[in-house]
Amino acid sequence: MKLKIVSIIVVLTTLLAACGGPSTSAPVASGLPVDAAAIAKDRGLTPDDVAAALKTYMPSGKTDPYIMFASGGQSGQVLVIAMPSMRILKVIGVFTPEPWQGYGFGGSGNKVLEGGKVNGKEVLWGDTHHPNLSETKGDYDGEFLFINDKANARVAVIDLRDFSTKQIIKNPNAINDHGGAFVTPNTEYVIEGPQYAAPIGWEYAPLDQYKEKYRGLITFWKFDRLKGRIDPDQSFQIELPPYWQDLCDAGKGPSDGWFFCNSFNTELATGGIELGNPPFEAGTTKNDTDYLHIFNWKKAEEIFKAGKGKKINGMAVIDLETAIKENILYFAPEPKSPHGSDVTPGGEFIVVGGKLDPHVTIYSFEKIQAAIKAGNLNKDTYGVPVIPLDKVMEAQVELGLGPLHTVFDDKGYAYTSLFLDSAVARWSLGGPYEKKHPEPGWKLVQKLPVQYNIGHITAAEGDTASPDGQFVVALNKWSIDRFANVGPLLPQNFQLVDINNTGDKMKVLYDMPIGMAEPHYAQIIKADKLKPFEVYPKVGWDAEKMAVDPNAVTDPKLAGVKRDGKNVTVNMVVVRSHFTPERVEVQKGDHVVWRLTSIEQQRDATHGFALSGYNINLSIEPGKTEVIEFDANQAGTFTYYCTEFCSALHLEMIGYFLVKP
Ligand code: K7E
Ligand code: CUA
Repeated sequence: MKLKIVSIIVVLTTLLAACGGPSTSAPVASGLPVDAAAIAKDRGLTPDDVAAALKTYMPSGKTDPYIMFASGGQSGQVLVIAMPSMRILKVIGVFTPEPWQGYGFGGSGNKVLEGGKVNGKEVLWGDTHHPNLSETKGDYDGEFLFINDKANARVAVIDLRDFSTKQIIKNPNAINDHGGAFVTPNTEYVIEGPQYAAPIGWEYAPLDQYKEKYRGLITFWKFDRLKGRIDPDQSFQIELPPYWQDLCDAGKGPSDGWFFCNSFNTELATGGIELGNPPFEAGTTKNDTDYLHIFNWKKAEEIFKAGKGKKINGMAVIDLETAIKENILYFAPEPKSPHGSDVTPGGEFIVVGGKLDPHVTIYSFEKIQAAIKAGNLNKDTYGVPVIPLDKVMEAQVELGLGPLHTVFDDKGYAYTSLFLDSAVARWSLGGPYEKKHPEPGWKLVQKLPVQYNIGHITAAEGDTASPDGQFVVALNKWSIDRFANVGPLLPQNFQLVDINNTGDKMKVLYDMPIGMAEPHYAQIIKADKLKPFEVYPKVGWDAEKMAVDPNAVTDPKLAGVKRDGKNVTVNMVVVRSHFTPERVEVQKGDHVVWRLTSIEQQRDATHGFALSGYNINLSIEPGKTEVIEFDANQAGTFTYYCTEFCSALHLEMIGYFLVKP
């Protein structure tokens, strides 16, 4: 396959060269010429363009080798994108109702969304930042995906058997988060790191009591893999100083059991530009260093299990004093407005960027351990031991302006996003990685311009114990001149970068507009690690419980309407191209439980169910059962119909819902 592509490129480039390069002639009015070389010439494509097109082209009927899960930013959703063709396969409804999936319009998705209530109030959107795939031994296992909602401090669990959200959990003690959702190497915990400090439980406290009352709080959500749910009773939190903890990553290999978060605002700035105070942007950047937070989570787990956490709002919290006394928490200085905290594939080093520092700083886990053992550490204002930077720093590499996030490949290279430079920096890792690449140790190798203002960066399995290399995606915040003008709100731009060659040969292959929100992070998994259902395994499947609904009616002969006083039960069977029953009549004020089961078994034979006027809309995939419950409080004549064009007589797939006054 590879050889074939190479030979096609050779043929095309030879043809192009023979044509004397890009043509300036006008496009052929009657359509493009059919000959490949002539097309390239006509469109003015360079040999590099042609190679890029071939590398990303996926012929009809062929599927891509990689799948990217991207945060959907302030849409609250998750995007599923095939790579390298960059085709969007799916938008998964997570924090925001998603009508296409019937998510949040009466069916089981409503129960999931209810888990995300904040003090009893429905919050039907989220600001998703960091999707994280479940891991086994530090590698993606393709079973689950987690994502945080920065705006409301919530974490969601997505089951990759059916790519749907199963749980949203509200952090009872935090109102915003950021450094989540990051998993430990065997998905023991899903970690939700904090961001902007607030009193625990976000109770009111004036800002002049910031130092005493405001706190950071990191949450270790226990994940129960068998149940596919976070178990809050087995979860715990650690109280932190009110610095703004930011991006986090779990240790692995030698550093398994440890967890690392960068932070900023060790200045304890509280803003108030309107009062003559320095604005946050100045107040939080005064200090030359902030603190890398170093957690011994295995020790914290022991302390929690020994019952040494205090219950606050139902959640066990290890207070700061205990965390210090039990050697759970250490700091190490990080230069100028750090961002990002990324552990190398072998778990030996932690890479931290600096929004206002041209370097990445590399910390050695071994040196951290040695410094902790040696003891004699100074303490910060809150009594947390601080390891001096020169004791733990392995290297610093000057990359350029605004280094943020770092991912890795299989050749011993690291890739760091440079926000201010609008570039991807490829640099070589030293230590045990040195023999994998031609460069001598820690060194900048190439800066590839990207368009524009890159935030996160992601690589194929690039944050696991065994990265794949091949591709990097630059998640650019600005797209400016890359796409046709669609008005003042522009799409973001995902740029696919080829990293197959060593040295300074990285190339941008493809621009993909994301016109629905600003994604932050994304992860890329080998497609064959995912084993989703083709249809639900049994007819009558309850997708929320991932088991058969014992009340599902699967025989059309048993379908119908039953009444018990004011309670009406509708048992409906759904199959091409009719609902049974097709007439449902109730009295105004009746309480209706309506159970719908698709007895379809054929792949892709999905039906919809839209009930006019009652804000009900379901997606009923083959085998699925959905239950809706409502009071028939509007009298009148209503229709229900199928919203998926399921068959030639799809338009006939309707029924009448009559509510007698
Ligand atoms: Cu850098 Cu939320 Cu990970 Cu955005 S964060 S880019
Ligand atoms: Cu079922 Cu259309």
